[in-house]
Amino acid sequence: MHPLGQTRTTIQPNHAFIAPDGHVPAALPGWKNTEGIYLISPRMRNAPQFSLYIALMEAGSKSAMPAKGVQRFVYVQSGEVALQLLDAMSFQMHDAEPAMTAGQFAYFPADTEHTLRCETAAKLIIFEKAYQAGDGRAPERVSGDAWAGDGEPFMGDDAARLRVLLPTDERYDMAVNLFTFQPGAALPFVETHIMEHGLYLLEGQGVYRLDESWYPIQAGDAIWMGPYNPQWFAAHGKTQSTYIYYKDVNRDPLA
Ligand code: UGY
Ligand code: MN
Repeated sequence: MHPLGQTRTTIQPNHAFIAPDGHVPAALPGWKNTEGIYLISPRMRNAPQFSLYIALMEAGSKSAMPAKGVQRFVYVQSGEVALQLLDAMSFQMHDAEPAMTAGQFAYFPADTEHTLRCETAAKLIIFEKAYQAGDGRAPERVSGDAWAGDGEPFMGDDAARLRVLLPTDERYDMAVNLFTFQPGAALPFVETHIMEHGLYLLEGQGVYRLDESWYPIQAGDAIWMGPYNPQWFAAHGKTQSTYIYYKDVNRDPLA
């Protein structure tokens, strides 16, 4: 309840901070028994070039395809989903693959026919972006455990570790990473870069600097950072903080 009409959410010209108190779920078009919350989309001011949304799948639910030409990255935050893929030769659905459980992810290049089904309940974090061709080579489907391994120390800092979930070569025009900070760890400097970010804090808490503002952030909060948005993070509290985030990569801005 917010009797005085307060929220931590704020939408600024080149960044947005979105707290769960303002979420308004709505049916996801084409999906069955699923509600979605679009945290970031091109409908925001300054038109982000991607979407970040939560899909809340209920018993007997089923996904729909992304728009034509749009690639999709799915992270399972809780629950379990079964994945089915269309065989490109026979146009028959393959048998369901082993279920995707919490912490697993799957990346689908644009126009990869797939269906996610859920028998109980699942919460998915999804990034989508219209694919921009690079050197002509197409990206491949990727899946796995997002938390596998220990990650790499970020710029030499053992207390800030990065797990890079997608291949980094030029077939891919987007990156999705898991970034884990021990309490007290921070980004080593205020980054300012051409790439956009969409970020969802999975665990922990801290302070995020965006442009000239510092925001307390806790699990469940999301951020959009536009191009050249000065950004910095420091983790606080007694437990580690991890965010999953998107970044556009490998493309010439004038192409
Ligand atoms: O990949 C990045 O640019 C990352 N270091 N940015 C961030 O965590 N805000
Ligand atoms: Mn950054």
